[in-house]
Amino acid sequence: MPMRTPVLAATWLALTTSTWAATVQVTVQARDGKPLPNAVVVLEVTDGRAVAAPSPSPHTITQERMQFVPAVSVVPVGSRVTFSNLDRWDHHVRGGPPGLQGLGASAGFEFRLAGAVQGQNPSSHEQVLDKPGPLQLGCHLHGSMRGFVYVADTPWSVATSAEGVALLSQVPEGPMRLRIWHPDQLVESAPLIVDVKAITSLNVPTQIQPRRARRVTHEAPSVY
Ligand SMILES: [Cu+2]
Repeated sequence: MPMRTPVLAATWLALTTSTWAATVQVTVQARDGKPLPNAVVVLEVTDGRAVAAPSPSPHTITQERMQFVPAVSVVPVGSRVTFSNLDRWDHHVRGGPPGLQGLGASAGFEFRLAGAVQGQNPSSHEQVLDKPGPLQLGCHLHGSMRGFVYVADTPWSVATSAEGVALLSQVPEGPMRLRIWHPDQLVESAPLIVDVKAITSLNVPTQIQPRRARRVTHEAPSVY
């Protein structure tokens, strides 16, 4: 039936247009107007549209020079995260809800990793993170160690770069809710509604003022 062809082609075009994926560039600013690194930018659908859950993927967080690297990770929910100790001394890693670090291990997980020995693989531990939301990492042995993992339940969750920029790709066009999370936020800021177009670029000022970054130490700690 040759007469049907134009109709079918028009339908196909309409469908592909409505499911067009966009790239969204979000620049997050601190309270003082400077770019805000390590802010997690999250986009969620607002209208109940069916979207695929993010696929779990393996991630690694190392302990090196008394720091968690990266300091803020974003991982899809259900991901397996390998913690790997590159320092010559032990770390006793713990993870739990932010702000509850003093409440013991019952709120999260903990494990001890022996110090690295030259010529051997570093000691590692795998942890599956299956609960969405932010987690704070710390170390029982070194109170200055602080890290974060944001466990994301939408495919569009990215931490901002040193320039305060998050690039989210394959975002469906239409209204989306934009949320920002940062380790040093005092309260969670109100979400924004963003109308996503083929290319969307926006600046988001916040009230968040990051703590000053700790100087990287190259020396062994006084406590092992
Ligand atoms: Cu430690």
